[in-house]
Amino acid sequence: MRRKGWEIREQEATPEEVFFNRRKFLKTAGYSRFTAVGLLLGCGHERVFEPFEDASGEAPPPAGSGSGSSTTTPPRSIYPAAQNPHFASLDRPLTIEAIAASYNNFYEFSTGKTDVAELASKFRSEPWKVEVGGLVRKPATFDLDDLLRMMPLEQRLYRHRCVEAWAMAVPWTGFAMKHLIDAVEPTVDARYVRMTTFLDPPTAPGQWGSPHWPWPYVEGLSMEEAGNDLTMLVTGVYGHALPLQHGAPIRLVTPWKYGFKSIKSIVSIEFVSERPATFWNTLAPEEYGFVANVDPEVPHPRWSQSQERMLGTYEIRPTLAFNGYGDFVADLYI
Ligand SMILES: Nc1nc2c(c(=O)[nH]1)N[C@H]1C(S)=C(S)[C@@H](COP(=O)(O)O)O[C@H]1N2
Ligand SMILES: [Mo]
Repeated sequence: MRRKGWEIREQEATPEEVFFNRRKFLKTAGYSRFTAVGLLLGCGHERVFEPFEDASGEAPPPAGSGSGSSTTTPPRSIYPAAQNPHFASLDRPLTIEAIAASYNNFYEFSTGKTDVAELASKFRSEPWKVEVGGLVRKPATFDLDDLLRMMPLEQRLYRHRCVEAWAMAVPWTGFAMKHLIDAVEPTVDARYVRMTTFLDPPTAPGQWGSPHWPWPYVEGLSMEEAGNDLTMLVTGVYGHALPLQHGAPIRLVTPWKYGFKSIKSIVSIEFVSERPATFWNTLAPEEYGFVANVDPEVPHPRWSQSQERMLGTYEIRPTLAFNGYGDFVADLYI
């Protein structure tokens, strides 16, 4: 089989067993969770982010749900989901979970990054419904738990590239969006998918603090992009339910596009005929295009996009066209 551009030699990636057994290692090494996480973060945060729990171990509470509360707990047995073998390795090590969970873009809560986890912790993501409608034959409002039961959940390791030039590598759990599209049967008039985040200023300080911004956050894809194999609706990360700061309980992931396309905490998915107005594209169209494919050749008006910095390690890597996923998506743009 010809090796595709996004595939890499095994030895370049963190071996999966090493990653999955990290928790065992931490236990064996005699670190408490607090010590281990404290060492990684170099700070005394009380919030504890669980390393990946292996299948045999007892399941941890969802990270970010705060002590005791269970805001996003789905049926326990669904995590960790089966690893999709086509996305089982990457050209770079996975980002350490606690680092990915403490450096977030989620403007509903903060324009900072390191305070999102704390500010989001009061947000309730359970119960949760996703309304799917517009130009479809079978509109439906899905309870998140029903969606989790209906859809084929899988784990995929993906690169993530923020338009701000930081990057990470993350194991997401979710399902290919095409399965949901098939379930609701879009009509021939459907040309775009419009996705919307919750609107709740009382619990989202960013929404009441910046009332002039075009809330709620909206993102959109063409039907072809939404139905592409890569496009995922994600409900988990690092083998458990999404913590709030990553967009609990359900978010989009389009790994060949800049991160702002990957809208968090989705409440509605609407099939429409016209290209939807989206949050960042409305605020600053010259800086944030609608298509927003990762492209090292096209600089942002205020900085180069030719390189990226990995979260945690500060490693500088060359940015890849389509974030390394050209074999899947390049033909959408010819
Ligand atoms: N609703 C909503 N979704 C959002 C954002 C946001 O501010 N609000 N930020 C986006 C940006 S810019 C990025 S890079 C990713 C960050 O995802 P992460 O915090 O899980 O790493 O979420 C995206 N989705
Ligand atoms: Mo981003």
